[in-house]
Amino acid sequence: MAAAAAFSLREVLDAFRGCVTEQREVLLEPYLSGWRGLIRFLQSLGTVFSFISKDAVAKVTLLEELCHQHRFVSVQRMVQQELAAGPAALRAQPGSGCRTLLRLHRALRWLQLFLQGLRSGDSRTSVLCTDAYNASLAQHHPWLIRKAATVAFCALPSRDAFLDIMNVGPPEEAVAMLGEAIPYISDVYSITQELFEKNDLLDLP
Ligand code: 1PX
Repeated sequence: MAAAAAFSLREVLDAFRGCVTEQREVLLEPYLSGWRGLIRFLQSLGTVFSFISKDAVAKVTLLEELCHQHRFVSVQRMVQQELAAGPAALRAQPGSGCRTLLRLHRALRWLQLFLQGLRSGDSRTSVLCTDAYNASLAQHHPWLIRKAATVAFCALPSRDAFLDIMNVGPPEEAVAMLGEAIPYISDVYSITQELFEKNDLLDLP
């Protein structure tokens, strides 16, 4: 059997690049495959992050199942189909695709900010990660999760080690790839944000 190809963050970013159609729809298959890649990356950073990766795996798995079951192709379709029974029914559904995707969507904002920080050249990854977290996900998390997340961030590798595990070549290439990739992630984020805002779904419980 051939050895598994080395993991590269480039594949993840390619997945996000492939998410947006000409009609500005966000395709769920590449979106979730991008998340699968990010989770693999997170898992390679050590067990201190497993409480985060377990939650992300559960959310991606649930969305994959819903996509399969209901043939959701894009985020737009999923919102439309789940809203068909009315906003109250959707709000009362704890396992909906919309509320689950909203959690990943908020985490995508964290990713966007963190990658921007990494690209900026600041070497303090745990500070970059904490700042990105405080400006995004933290406001949606209770105290205990915020505390656990902030402690875990202290175990992050240095910027150089980080760029190295991204496995996209020398640090300059890794930084160039981030510059190329961030706009795609930002695009996916802003289309989803606008869609959820328009449908009043940004605070789904
Ligand atoms: C080159 C950089 C690549 C880095 C890849 C890292 C991928 C990180 C993936 C993080 C996914 C986090 C999803 C969190 C979803 C969430 O907000 N869940 C909470 C709410 O869910 P509920 O169903 O109850 O409404 C849930 O309570 C979360 C629990 C786990 C803790 C979440 C902490 C999130 C920290 C995000 C930053 C990850 C830091 C990774 C360091 C590289």
